[in-house]
Amino acid sequence: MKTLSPLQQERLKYQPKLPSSLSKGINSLEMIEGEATQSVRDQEQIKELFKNTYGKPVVTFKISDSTQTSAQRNVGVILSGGQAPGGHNVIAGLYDALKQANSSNKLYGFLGGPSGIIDGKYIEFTDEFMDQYRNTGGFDIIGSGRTKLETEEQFQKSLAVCKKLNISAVVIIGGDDSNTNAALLAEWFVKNNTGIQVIGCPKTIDGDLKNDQIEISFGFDTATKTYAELIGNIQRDANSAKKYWHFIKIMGRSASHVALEAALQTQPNITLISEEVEAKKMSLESIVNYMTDIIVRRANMGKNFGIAVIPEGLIEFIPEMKSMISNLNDIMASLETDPSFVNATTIRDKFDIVENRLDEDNAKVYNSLPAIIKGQLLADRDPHGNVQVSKIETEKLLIEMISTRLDELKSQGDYIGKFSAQSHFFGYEGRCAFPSNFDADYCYSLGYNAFALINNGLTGYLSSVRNLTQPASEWIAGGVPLTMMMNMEKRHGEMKPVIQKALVKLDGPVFKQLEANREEWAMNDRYLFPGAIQYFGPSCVCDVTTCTLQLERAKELASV
Ligand code: FBP
Repeated sequence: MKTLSPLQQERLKYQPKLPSSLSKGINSLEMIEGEATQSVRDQEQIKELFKNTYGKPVVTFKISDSTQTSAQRNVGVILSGGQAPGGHNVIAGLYDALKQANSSNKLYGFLGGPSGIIDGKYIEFTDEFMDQYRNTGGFDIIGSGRTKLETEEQFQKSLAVCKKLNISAVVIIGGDDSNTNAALLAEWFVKNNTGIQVIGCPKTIDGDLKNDQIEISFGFDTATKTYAELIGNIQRDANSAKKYWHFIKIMGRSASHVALEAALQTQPNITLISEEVEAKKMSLESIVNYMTDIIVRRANMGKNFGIAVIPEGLIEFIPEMKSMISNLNDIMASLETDPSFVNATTIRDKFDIVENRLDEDNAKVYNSLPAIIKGQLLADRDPHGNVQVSKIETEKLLIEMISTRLDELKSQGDYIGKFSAQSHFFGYEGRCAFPSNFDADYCYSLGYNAFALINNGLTGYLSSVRNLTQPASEWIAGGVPLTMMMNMEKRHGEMKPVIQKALVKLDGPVFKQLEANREEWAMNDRYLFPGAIQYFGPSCVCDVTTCTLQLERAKELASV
């Protein structure tokens, strides 16, 4: 028999909250349609590519006075991409709504991500199975994967599997790429008169799947609180021992929302924001100089310690690196099957092959890097052909370069301190934490609401729950057409329809908060210690949402 930790036992009993519009039951809902919508950009191209699903209205739900009956239906669910706390609760909400609508309904979980629907690998959910996973972190209930779902062959195979299981709707829980695939699949199913609906749910700890209708993706709340706890603990340690600089890289493949939020929760001495680096065209050297300056000034005050937070995606936002990496990505695609590269006996031989193919300026940048980083840049690409930034030790690169710079300054008599650094990478630590009360409620609502969208016959929609800084009872449940979030972007050298990624806005209230305080935080230690996520206790501790959500919502409400 499985043994459960005390917290696990208590969390299994937690009943997630629903918006009051959904709380009377799935068969007592009325759907309100808004105006027709448009894609965020490139309207003509997106409309042409999504002839059947483009332009649909945003919808919201309210309690209906009458009670409907729902016909029997089977639904399939997929977890896609990186883990995010709360994924199990999305499935729990979906399962409960589906069973409430009609107890003969069935939920199938496709195993290992999108490849599960293509290869026909699935399980059928039962009460007993579902109950083991309520309010737990992780995606282990059915597993996840990063297979892209986009070719005609994959769609045909998915259709065959759905037909075999008599599935009439598929829910894809994923980030911007996975929901782009959901939009493509929805369009294909309509175009081919299959009668199968597709609904997405906004997941990613990175927090970059958001827009006017999606206030935050799930998992961001729990993951950032987990990283903030760890940073706070390290700050205490640094402030106690007063002998180390801690360089902490934090997940967030492209956007710096996670680093920014963790910084607002903890107030470290240095926080780099990739979007600012790109906007100010900061070279690697100027980043090193910026950080070195703070280290020197603190040393002059007798403080040879500090905390620097570095976003995971930084390297791709440094202009000269961005150009080199993009050139390298193309080269790596062509070298994948090149025997001279694949069979090269030493890593140095691989460096030579790559350097000879890079454009002159890019080769210089590549060559200037330490061998360990050059090697990491040659690691396998993700399914989208991009460098896996989680594998690049930017924090170590910065430590090495700053160390060299400080030695130079010391030899000139311009630095009197002692620099000893520790590096950390916080990413996987936060992705499977027990979902915070916020994520437990939000995810359950997203899943429940996804079934409401299915039950109302919609396809090509993202489950949307808004008004999130208010108590859950006041949340607004509804759906947003996936095409509304799309634009055309270059992928693998070709223009493709994709959901627009939300990067940190430098004129937004969240970045402004950091900007206004960072000099003070750099010199005068104003560390905050958030501590571990609390699941039971006063609401002001257990139910508080992220600074990002609070600041963005406050600005939005002020402008209404
Ligand atoms: P998603 O965009 O799929 O949610 O993934 C987010 C993320 O956690 C990034 O922060 C990180 O760069 C990446 O996944 C790591 O991926 P992997 O789990 O494949 O190592």
